[in-house]
Amino acid sequence: LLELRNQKRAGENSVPDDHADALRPLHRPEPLSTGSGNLLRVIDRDVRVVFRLERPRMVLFEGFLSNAECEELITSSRRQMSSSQVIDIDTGGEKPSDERTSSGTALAREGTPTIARIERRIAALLNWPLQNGEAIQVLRYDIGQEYKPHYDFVDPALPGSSPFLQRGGQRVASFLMYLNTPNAGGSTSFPDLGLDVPAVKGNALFFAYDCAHPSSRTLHAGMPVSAGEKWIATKWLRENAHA
Ligand code: PD2
Ligand code: ZN
Repeated sequence: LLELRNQKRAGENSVPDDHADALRPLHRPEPLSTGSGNLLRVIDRDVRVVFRLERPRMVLFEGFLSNAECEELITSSRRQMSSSQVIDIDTGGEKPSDERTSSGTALAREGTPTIARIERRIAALLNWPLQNGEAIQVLRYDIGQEYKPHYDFVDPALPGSSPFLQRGGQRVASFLMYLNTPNAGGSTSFPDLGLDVPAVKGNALFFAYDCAHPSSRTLHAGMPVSAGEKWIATKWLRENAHA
């Protein structure tokens, strides 16, 4: 076992040159500390820490959104949903993909008082500038729909990554807010960690990437919904201002 581990270490250290950029350490958000308890006052809400993980840095928060906020985000998104796309790494644009079968919409940053309040709460909780956040993406998954395992950062070695990276730099963390509790299925799963986070209305999952490389251990998937529907809102955090 030790030998195997050493081999893996050696392999990781001798990465080809075009991975050097991917291994660059990312400056990333660190959520507020709770001190000795598990409760955090975040501007206007009491948020409870359910669990914390060191590597990758991950924290699950309970009660980050109120029921009314979850319902308002769903109502205001429902009318403007279209088939979800993924980043097209050849062009830097977007394209449909079997990997991601949900439908979704982007909510303009500070587009409504509710969105602005939620964005200020995220910025306070993560101590990360509001301007460094992308527009919130709302996703709906119907029965059988899923988001297959993927990373949320882009590989800087791929040709299409530069338009993405020029606007705000690399993604450094994901903040997933669960807007409802699916009747069955729909958890967020981390295959490298053996971790499965159930979707629970109002909860929010934070995870950060220490570099834009699989060694960040942030491979994750939205598991298929097996009963009812699943709604989430995702805020991705960038290194710099995302204009
Ligand atoms: O819906 C999810 O649980 C999920 C899983 C993985 C969402 C995302 N990734 C994402 O929005 O990046
Ligand atoms: Zn993702």
